[in-house]
Amino acid sequence: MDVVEKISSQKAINLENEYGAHNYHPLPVVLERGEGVFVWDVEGKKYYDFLSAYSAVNQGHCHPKIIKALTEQAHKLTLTSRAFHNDILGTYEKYICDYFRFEKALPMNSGAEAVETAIKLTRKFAYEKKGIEENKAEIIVCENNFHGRTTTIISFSNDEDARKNFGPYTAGFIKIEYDNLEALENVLKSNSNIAGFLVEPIQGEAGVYVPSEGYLSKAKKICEQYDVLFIADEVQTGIARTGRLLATCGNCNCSDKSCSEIPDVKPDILILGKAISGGVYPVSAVLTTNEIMDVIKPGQHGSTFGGNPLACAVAIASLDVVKEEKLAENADRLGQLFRSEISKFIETTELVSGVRGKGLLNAILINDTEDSKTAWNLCLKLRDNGLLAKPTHGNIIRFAPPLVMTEEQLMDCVSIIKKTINEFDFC
Ligand code: IF1
Repeated sequence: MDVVEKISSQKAINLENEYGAHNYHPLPVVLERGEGVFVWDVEGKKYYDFLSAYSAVNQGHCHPKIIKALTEQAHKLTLTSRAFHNDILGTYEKYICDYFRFEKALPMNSGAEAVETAIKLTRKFAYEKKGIEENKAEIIVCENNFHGRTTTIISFSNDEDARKNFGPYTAGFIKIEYDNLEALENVLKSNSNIAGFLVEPIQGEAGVYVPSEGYLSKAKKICEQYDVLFIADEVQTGIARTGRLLATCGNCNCSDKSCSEIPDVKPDILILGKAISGGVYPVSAVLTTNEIMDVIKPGQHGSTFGGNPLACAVAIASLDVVKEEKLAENADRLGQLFRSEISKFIETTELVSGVRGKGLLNAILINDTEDSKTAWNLCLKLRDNGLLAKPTHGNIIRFAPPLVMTEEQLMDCVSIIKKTINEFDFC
């Protein structure tokens, strides 16, 4: 007998409503199967997935190589805890360090845990290596950031929904405007307790805000000048999503050690999550130098599941796929095509006022107020026409398909989007 009996969409939704916490407002569609760029609902209707589980499924749904690694490892060994060694953790740590050219890795599970890890590393490094007075360290973050949902992380959010009535908040964070180098330098000039600058290379949740050209590399230089750590949260932008392996990488799309391109911006601490498992399993990681990582000693940080054998096997396979299938190059090429097609189209419609993004992390801006229902209603129509996307911040729709998409499929999606918007115009 199947563990889960076949049920209708309505029944599945009703069960979630009755027995599940109401901490989400999902688009009404109930999915049961996925393959590559497609997902199917319980009634058998097929959709293009234009969210990729918030950029976790970059390698496409149920990628055979990743599922093979998962099932093979699942038959052998799944969890040892870190009380004992296992035969794959070290191999994985070497693999991920070589892949992203860092010296040490600390494996965790969710993105938020990896951000927490980076915050703890940054503070400890400040006290033990930089000589900041105990409990005085501060970390600079950006307005409209999204780094996860733990109590500490929401303490420096300025999204009222994410924050309100979850206090008291964790102290030690200073907010500055995103994409504003002067603001960064002003804080650094006047405050000698700054331990680090935590930043998203593109602000995803805020509505896919791409900073000005050179912002990240200049911010990194300023951080170097004031001897503070530059911490990149690439949970969403990493793993080829923006047309490069990392959004903080230079002009080159590869991660070859032999590659002659010099990375634009090499973070002191790099935070990864989501797509390092291809959406198959919760895997996150913090990468940094020996000097920084070595401030954490046994007993000072960890997690039961972090670095478990299943996660290691899945992550190696998922990162292999990114290189083997040249996903960064594909995201770069298809992203340009997508933006140019949509840009041409929006000249012809009142409903959309802009398109922006990088690689296959894009958003269209709906010409309506932030509290309007237009973007949500448009997503319902897109669903009816076979494409799943979700609004972010009211009047913005994020488009982030799996990176294994072909040009033909992308053009098919562009037609669905155009058709839906045109039909919507006449509603
Ligand atoms: C939800 C957004 C995406 C992230 C960055 C850390 C995390 C995230 C840059 C935490 C997570 C998620 C979480 C998800 C919605 C989602 C999201 F809309 F909020 F912005 F991706 F676009 N750093 N982002 O984007 O990672 O702990 O979730 O593994 O439902 O809250 P996590």
